[in-house]
Amino acid sequence: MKTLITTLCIVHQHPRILLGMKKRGFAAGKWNGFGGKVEVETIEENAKREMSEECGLEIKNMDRVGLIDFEFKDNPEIIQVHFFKVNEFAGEPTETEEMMPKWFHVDEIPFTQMWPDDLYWMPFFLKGRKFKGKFLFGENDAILEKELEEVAEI
Ligand code: N91
Repeated sequence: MKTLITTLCIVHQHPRILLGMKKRGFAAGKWNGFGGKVEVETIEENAKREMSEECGLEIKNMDRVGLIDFEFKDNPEIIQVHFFKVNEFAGEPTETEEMMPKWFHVDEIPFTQMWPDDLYWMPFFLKGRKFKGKFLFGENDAILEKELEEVAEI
């Protein structure tokens, strides 16, 4: 079974978080964190590069906060997502060909336009807790199976 390693970065400056509307490709039309496929760099290098390429921010400080394996029914590939909470950055969020960044108040996160698993792990993320899990998706990104727990270390 092939595992695709990916990163996902969300800036959290309480009471707001930065998400990006994905404009093309996989997950287009959803509000996402910033990140991508890890190929040659380290996971941390990838997180920093993708954040810069997708919305123009330079990450100054981030914490590794989550690790989730996503599987899609009838697809043997696992998408392993490494989650980062970005605490400090330089620059201004800027729209790119890939993403349209937007700040959301934590009480107004647009979950209906996001992946359905976000509802489950976002409370851990917002409380600064670490989490690990596994989700299986079926038709129309419906969650068929879910495992999620708070952990001391990733
Ligand atoms: O980017 C965000 C906020 N969430 C996100 C959830 C996902 N569930 C499955 N995949 C592949 C996801 C990617 C991003």
